Amino acid sequence: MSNGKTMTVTSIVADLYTVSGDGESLKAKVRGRFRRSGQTVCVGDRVKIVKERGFAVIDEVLPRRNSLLRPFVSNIDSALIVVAKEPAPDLILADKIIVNCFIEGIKPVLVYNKCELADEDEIGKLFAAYSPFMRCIAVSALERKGFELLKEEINGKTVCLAGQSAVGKTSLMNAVLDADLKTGELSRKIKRGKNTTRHVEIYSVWDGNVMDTCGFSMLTLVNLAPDELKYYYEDFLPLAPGCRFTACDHVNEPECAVKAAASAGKLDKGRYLRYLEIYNELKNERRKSL
Ligand SMILES: Nc1nc2c(ncn2[C@@H]2O[C@H](COP(=O)(O)OP(=O)(O)OP(=O)(O)O)[C@@H](O)[C@H]2O)c(=O)[nH]1
Ligand SMILES: [Mg+2]
Ligand SMILES: [Zn+2]
Repeated sequence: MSNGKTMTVTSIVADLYTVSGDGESLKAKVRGRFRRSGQTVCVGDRVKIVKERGFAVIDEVLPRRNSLLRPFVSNIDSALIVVAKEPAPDLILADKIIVNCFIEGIKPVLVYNKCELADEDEIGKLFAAYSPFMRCIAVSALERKGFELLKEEINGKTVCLAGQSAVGKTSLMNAVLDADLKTGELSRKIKRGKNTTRHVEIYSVWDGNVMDTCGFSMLTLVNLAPDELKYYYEDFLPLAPGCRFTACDHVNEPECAVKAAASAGKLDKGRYLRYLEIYNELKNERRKSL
């Protein structure tokens, strides 16, 4: 291997990094100075590898095309936001991931897994809220349903799975790869996942790459001003020109076209109410930091 070769980080387990490129895959460590300078490395990163005393060392992280902090991945085309019949979808979490995707220029896709447990009406209502501005697909890892649609979202792309614990991200990987990666159950009492997947890894799936990631339930939108939130609501954007004020945040302003559309049922009410909640959360954070 020549020194200074560019490779992609395909898995990180504790402080051991797997890097791949040109059909070669090796284990690497990062420079100690990375830790001291706060330079992070995530799955998806393009990195320069040098060999030192027989060991591969990540010497440099090339500029990222885009990145997410949760899940912590970079250089992706889309994020498949996985929700399921159980655990019950946390749509505030989904809306925040969608905001982060639009900020970073990543295509969000809503994937409803365990669809064999839900009735069509339930899935239909959810998709009615999101399909006006993003692709929504229903799948079942258990019954191998919806895989043709999944394939369309994966082929030719690098995508990450994102979402709560136990929605079935790893089960989907197992089903499409015929693999046996570790999956976990829902805790019976609180109906929550047990954070089974502990590291991020890229798998080659069909003609694309999929990153399986760790589930999470908390997400803070960092570096976003409350009055910027509205720019990342693609379902609000076509309505905004109808607001009385051009700088309308769609909260308390009079003659707000977004609020009116939510009341009239032309815009999904849940999306609007969650927007208000996230907006207020951003306001409170700003107040705390002043
Ligand atoms: N009924 C049904 N159960 C499923 C389906 N997909 C996954 N499950 C179950 O859901 C549970 C959680 O699955 P995992 O694949 O571990 O979930 P995960 O999203 O990877 O969870 P973390 O790794 O903790 O983030 C397991 O008990 C699976 O058997 C499905 O399509 N239908
Ligand atoms: Mg998992
Ligand atoms: Zn408005």
